[in-house]
Amino acid sequence: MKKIIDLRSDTVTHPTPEMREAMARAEVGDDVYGEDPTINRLEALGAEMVSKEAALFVPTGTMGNQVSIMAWTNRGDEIIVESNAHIFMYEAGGPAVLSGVQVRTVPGTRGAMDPEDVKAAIRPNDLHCPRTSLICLENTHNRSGGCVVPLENMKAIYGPAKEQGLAVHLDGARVFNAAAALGVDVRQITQYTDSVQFCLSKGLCAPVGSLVAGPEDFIDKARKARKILGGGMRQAGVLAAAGIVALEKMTKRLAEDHDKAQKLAKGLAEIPGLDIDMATVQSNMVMVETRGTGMDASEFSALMKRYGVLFNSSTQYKVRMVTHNDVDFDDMDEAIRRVKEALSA
Ligand code: TLP
Repeated sequence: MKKIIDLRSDTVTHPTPEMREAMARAEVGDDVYGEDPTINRLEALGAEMVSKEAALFVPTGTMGNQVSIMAWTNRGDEIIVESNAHIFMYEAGGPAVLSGVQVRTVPGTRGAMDPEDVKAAIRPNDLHCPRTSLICLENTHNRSGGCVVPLENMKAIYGPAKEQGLAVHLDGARVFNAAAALGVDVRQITQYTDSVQFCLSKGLCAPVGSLVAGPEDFIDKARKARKILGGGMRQAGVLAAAGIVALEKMTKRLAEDHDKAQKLAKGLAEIPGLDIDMATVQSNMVMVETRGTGMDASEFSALMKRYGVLFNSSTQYKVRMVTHNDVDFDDMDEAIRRVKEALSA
C-alpha cells in the first residue's frame, strides 16, 4: 500500500518512542495543588529556556494565547495584532468572547508589522477611545508560510511599546523554528516580548501541550485564567513528561525540517503550473500557488489526496505544506513525483 505523506501540519506528528517511555515512567501528582513534579519540572525548564520568571503548562496553543490576553488586559481594551495572525484568524473570536477586548489589526509583510504602523495604531489617552494594552506578535508567522519575523523588527516594536507602558505577547507556537532558522538561541527572540506562548505539540512532537512564560505576577493571573477556562489539570505529568523530551531533544532537530521544506519547494517549483515564492520558504512550510494549474487550492488538495499526499488550503489559490519529524527526505522526493504524476495524468 502507498504510504500517505501527511503535510497538513506539524501537529500531525506522533510522540517519539523516547516520549512514550518518559510518559510511562512519569512521576505525577495533582497539579491544581501544584503537586505534579513533572509539570513543575517542565514549567521551570520552559521558563529558563526562554529567560522568563515563570511558566504555565496549558493543553493547547490557543489556550496559551487566550490566557495571556486575559491576564494582560481589562474588558473594553484594544489589542494590536498583525492582520493574518493566528490569534485573529483562527482562535474563534476568543479575545472578544473571553477577554472582552477589541482587536485592532495592522497589515504585515511576511508577518512583520511596520513599527511605524504599530505606533500609529496605539490609542491616545482620550475619553472616546479604548485603551490599547497589548501588542501580539507571531514568530514564525503561520499564514505567511512560516516566515521568520526579523529580530530588528521585534525590537523596533518592543522598545516603543515599553515606553508607552504596553505589554508585548509573542504567539511563539513555532518560536523554536524561528530560532533554528535564524541560528540564534531562542532567548534572542523572547527578549523582545513580555510573555510568550510556545507549542510542544507541533514540530516538537509532544502529543499535547504548550507553555506560557512571562513575569511571575502575569503567570499567576494566567493560571487563574486557565482555571476559569476549565484547564486546571490533575495528573498531567504524563503529558508534561513528553514536553520535557520535546524541549530537551526535539528543539535541536528542527533545522532538518527546514531542509526538507527547501527540498520540497525546489522540486515543486520546477513543475509547470505551480508557483512558489522561494523567499518565503524560511522554516518548515511551503506555500504553493495553484492558479497556473487551472485548479483552485481545494481542487488541487482533493486531487493530491487521491495520490496519498495530504495538505491544506490556505487561501483560494494557495495550499500550505508543512514538513516535520514524521516525513523524511525520501518522502519529499516521492511527494514531488506524485504531484508531477497527478498533474500530467
Ligand atoms: N495552528 C494550526 C491550525 O490552527 C492552523 C496549524 O496547523 O498550523 N498559534 C499559531 C501560530 C498556530 O499555528 C497555532 C496552530 C496555534 C497558535 C494554536 O495551537 P493549538 O492548535 O495547539 O491550539
